[in-house]
Amino acid sequence: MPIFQPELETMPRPELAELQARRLRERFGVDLEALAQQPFMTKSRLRDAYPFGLLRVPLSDCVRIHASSGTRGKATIVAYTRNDLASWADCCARAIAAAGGEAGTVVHVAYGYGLFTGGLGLHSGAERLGCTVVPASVGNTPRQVQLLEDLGAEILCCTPSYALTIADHVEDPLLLRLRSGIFGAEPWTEEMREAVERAFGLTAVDIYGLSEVMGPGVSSECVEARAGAHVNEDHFLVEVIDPASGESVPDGEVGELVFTTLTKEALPFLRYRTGDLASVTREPCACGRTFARMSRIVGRTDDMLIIRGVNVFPSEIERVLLGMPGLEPHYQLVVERPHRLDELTVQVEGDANASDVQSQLSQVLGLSATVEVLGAGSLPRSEGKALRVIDKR
Ligand code: DLL
Repeated sequence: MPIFQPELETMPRPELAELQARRLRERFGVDLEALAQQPFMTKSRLRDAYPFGLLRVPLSDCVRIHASSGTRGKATIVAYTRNDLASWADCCARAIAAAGGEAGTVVHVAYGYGLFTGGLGLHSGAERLGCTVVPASVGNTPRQVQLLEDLGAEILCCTPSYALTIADHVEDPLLLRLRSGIFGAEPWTEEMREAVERAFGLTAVDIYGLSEVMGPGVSSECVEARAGAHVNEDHFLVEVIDPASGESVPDGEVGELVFTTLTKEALPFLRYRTGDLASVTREPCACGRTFARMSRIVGRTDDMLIIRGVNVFPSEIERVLLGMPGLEPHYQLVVERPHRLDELTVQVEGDANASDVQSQLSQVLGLSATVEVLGAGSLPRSEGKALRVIDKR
């Protein structure tokens, strides 16, 4: 499978470390060896500087504004210079190439266009690679299917939950030419990957990113190995820390991802704490890329549920549900606190015995929950980031 920028993406690791050290010194005046002693940058500092307080260039040098989705409080504003947009397009072009795209491939982008980085990010990457982009954005799902059929897209880009919403409207999968999907922007599991792949008959890869660091394409999976998302380490230096102590954790161990931007001009960050939990490996990959790979995001530092003393991430519940025959990949977790203790109701679509699901959750996760198995189409469908947890506490 062709690699978009092989001179960078397959760079021997010692050379890569030199490149990173040089860029870190130039941007921040910090030696690579001294990085771990530097203070962290946080989302709340970015919020306090709303909207433009942390810009390192005059606003007139910025050619684009985006914002984080703002599901947890006020949106944070980010800005890009022309060079920032070019690096971002490179990263997304790498992602599309890693998913098997090349010049001439029809790419259907059904991430939202607008302040959200998903749509325009993948769009620019597809153009950069020379693909033919269908800028469908989100919504009007029947029309999405029509466009997929009529224009023959081979690659679909959207959130995994929106992919399932689109799949609901596909009447004849044989009319589609999709071979890969580039899915991200929300947590999803291997079980969800299998569900999406089955629904469309495509190969699904993970793409990760966040507006504060850039947008989609901070890291992305290769279709050959599908064994973790390659971090674009020439642009982003990745660390994994213990969220409680701030100390770094060894490769392979889960902790909070921290990124330092090595090339960004408008909004460079030293040691930005993402709140996302994952592990990192620097082992070689079958695809030939030398960049470190991240595991899936297993949760966020702020989305762990504590149900009667049992700590659980929504993704763990997803794995149990989708591992059971008869259940569909549509679910919602309702947390309430009627009398001082947290109570969890798991609502899931499908055809299974609620008590079987209940005992599976209890056996695998030690979790006591009320389970409601609902008919097809009962739960709200997502167009962007799915709302999995309804917290009524
Ligand atoms: O969601 C950027 C993006 C767009 C990524 C399209 C991938 C595809 P934000 O709206 O700022 O940016 O949200 C960032 O979303 O901190 C994670 O918690 C979550 N997230 C993003 N990608 C993944 C993923 C975009 N592949 C926040 N798996 C991040 C799990 C993800 N969570």
